Amino acid sequence: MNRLILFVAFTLAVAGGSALAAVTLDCPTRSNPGVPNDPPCQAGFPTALVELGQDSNLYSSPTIADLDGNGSPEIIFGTQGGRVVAVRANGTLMWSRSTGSVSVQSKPAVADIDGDGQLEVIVGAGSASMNGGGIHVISHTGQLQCSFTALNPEHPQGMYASPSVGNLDPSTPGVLEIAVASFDFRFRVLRHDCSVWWEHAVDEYVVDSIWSSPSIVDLDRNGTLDIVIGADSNFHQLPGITLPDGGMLRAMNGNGSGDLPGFPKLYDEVVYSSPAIGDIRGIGELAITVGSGRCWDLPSCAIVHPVTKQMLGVQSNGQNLPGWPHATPAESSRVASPALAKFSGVNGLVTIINNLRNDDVTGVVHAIRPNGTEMPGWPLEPNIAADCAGNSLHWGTQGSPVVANLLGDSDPEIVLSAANEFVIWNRAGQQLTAATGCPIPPGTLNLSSNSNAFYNSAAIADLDGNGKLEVIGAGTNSNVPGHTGSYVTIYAWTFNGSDASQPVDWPMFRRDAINSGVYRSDLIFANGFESVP
Ligand SMILES: [Ca+2]
Ligand SMILES: [Ca+2]
Ligand SMILES: [Ca+2]
Ligand SMILES: [Ca+2]
Repeated sequence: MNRLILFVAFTLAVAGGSALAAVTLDCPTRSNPGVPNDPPCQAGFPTALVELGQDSNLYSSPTIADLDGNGSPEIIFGTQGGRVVAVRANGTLMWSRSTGSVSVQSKPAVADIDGDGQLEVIVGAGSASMNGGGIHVISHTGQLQCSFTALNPEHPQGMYASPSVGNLDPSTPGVLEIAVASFDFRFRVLRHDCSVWWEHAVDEYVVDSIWSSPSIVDLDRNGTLDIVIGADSNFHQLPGITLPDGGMLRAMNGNGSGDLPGFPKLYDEVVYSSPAIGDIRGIGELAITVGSGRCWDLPSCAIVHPVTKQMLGVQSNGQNLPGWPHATPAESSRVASPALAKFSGVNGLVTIINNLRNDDVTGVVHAIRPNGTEMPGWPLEPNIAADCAGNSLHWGTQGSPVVANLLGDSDPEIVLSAANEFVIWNRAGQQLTAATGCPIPPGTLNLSSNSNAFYNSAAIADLDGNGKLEVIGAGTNSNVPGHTGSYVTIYAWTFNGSDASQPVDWPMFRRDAINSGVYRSDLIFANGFESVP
């Protein structure tokens, strides 16, 4: 069902190119004279890309990857105006490429998919409020290499889900395939030249739109890659299976030859959330955690029926993880997706996920142990300053958490957007960012745009290679001096206590540049970004 109303829907006129250069904004301050902002802004940030004309970024989470291989990472994301944008580590625009008029709301994947030794950017365009869109492959210099736009004409809406790439066809070892879910009632695997390798429709249980982004992983460890994804469902009597009004979690063979044993798992509610996969129990076995969406208790979305509000935890054989599902009454993740984190003293991985309460306004953040119980101090709600009288707001988000050790202590911190700030908690659930304002209390952190809200996920990387991690936000600013209107703006704050040589748990949405959604402890993952496999 794609009638989910996201928080804001507006269109912006897209101005033509110009000779303007990016404007470096003042670091948003704590409104506390004499107290510098903590953390400080990275040099060159915030950077308002006024040379793009008026545009914005709402839902496209940034990917961090070294596109040109010069040792310095770039920040890559999409815009509501249909662009893909690459920004250098010093805050200047590297390139932008229009994909058409349909918004880019997905996170780009970056990998060398055609085997020529140069990286490509693979991105989906699509919006619940617009027809059109598709998958576009863009070179590391910003040139369009190919597009797939042959959407199902009965439901001609494109891709909100972020594409994932991997070697799904073992017969073509030098090139990678693109796995992508779509609003057009199809799941596809495209070849690197944007041709369709295989496609699933009604006969293979794709009976509705899909919001969830695929993970590519050898889930059953038989030597071939599989695809794990959530999906929507509605009643269909098909040969050998009755699909419910609800949703499902699928684990499909990467070659398109059906689902793994134990899948699909069928539920009474949609699964918009994207799976997180790792050795969750610390026993050398891959497992899946994922949130639930929200549709089948909303008259605006469906003919309602009672739904089970829960977070899902599933083993590679399709059985529930012991202690799961984790009940979350009166809240649901919608499109928010878990991050996995390694905390000291916990065998296995902790699932971090944010839900929206049924009021569709306030948020709840969970840290769930491998056995399905909450970490001490959790769940909690985000707190941001509401006014000068000591009140707080508790806004939820459809962005997803990211996790890295920002303080240089023994455990990672959790970063999540709430309105126009990023909120940070430590492992114990103590909020490190200011919960109240006017002025912001000394000793608390403050990562604010002082302008538009963040609707996507932060990214964490060492942009300048000085050994200290930055928290990066790709958003919009409507207070650019000398410029009326709204502009794509990138924020970055540096954490001087961090150590970028340490492994990073989950530094961006879908965890890595190939959008795998997989926690790989066996890969070198320093500096906040990894070399693309
Ligand atoms: Ca670079
Ligand atoms: Ca290439
Ligand atoms: Ca497999
Ligand atoms: Ca740095």
